[in-house]
Amino acid sequence: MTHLKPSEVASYWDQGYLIQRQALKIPELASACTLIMVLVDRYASQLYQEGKISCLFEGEPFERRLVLINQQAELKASLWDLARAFDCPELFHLIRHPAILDRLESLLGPEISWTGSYVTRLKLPQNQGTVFPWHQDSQYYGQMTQHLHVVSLWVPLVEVNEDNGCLYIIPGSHNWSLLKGQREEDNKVHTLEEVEQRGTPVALPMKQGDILLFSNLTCHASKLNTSSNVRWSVDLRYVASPQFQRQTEQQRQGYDGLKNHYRVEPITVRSRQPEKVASLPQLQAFVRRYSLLRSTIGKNL
Ligand SMILES: O=C(O)CCC(=O)C(=O)O
Repeated sequence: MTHLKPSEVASYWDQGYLIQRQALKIPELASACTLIMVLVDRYASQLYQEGKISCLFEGEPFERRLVLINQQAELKASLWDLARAFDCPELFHLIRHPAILDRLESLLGPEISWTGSYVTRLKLPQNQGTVFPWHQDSQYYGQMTQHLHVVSLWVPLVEVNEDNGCLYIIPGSHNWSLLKGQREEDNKVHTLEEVEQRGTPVALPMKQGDILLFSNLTCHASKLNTSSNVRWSVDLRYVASPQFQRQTEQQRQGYDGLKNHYRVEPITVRSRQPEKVASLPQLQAFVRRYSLLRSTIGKNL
């Protein structure tokens, strides 16, 4: 069992985030990396056939290949959706990994659902489009969700630091309530307040195997990747399953808001009642439904 220590739980609630060093073994990240390699491979083949790149850049390192492709062909927006249409059983091991769910249990209680959101982030070198301004995730989910506790799990697939675009967090900002944000042309929410004046940002360098947990009200951002490689990461979202526990009216409305945002009912990944936990086929069907409702992948890739 890898539940959090009381001091770690206290730190999460005090700071609004928690890093767990080496929570995962590096081979356990392999499926997430393999999925990326498969999709980048497919993308390269398509561009090559269209005559947009001069070679496939096969054999280039994981964090480098897309940079080289991107030097010859403009990155397609659909690559943002890279892993939304995944149907790779190994990835479900990551989503349901006991080292992750045990820790989440310490923050969310014993009944846990995954929202379906599995986002592969590719932060390209010198690419403003992959910069994320300060935001709270509830600014994306909608106002009602500010009363709900949603945990974001952020998992680096390469070592991340201030050069290649690690995450930045403002400790304690989860206590500021929901800040006003505006969705800009780039489709990202920009917080209207100068949050760096209000709190002190900290950079969160991490290694492969580390995981970061933070709340839907924690202000976070990621800056320009000034390195020459892609910063790859994945992030997922979890929430307490409402079916098995009492909720306040505000939490119920928050949960409905989250459901509206994701357009699917989050699926149970841990429960005191094992028969309630989604099986692999149920998870696969759920992901297919989620992907159909939300994704554009398949149209361009
Ligand atoms: O990975 C990034 O660069 C940004 C991630 C983020 O903002 C999020 O997961 O909410």
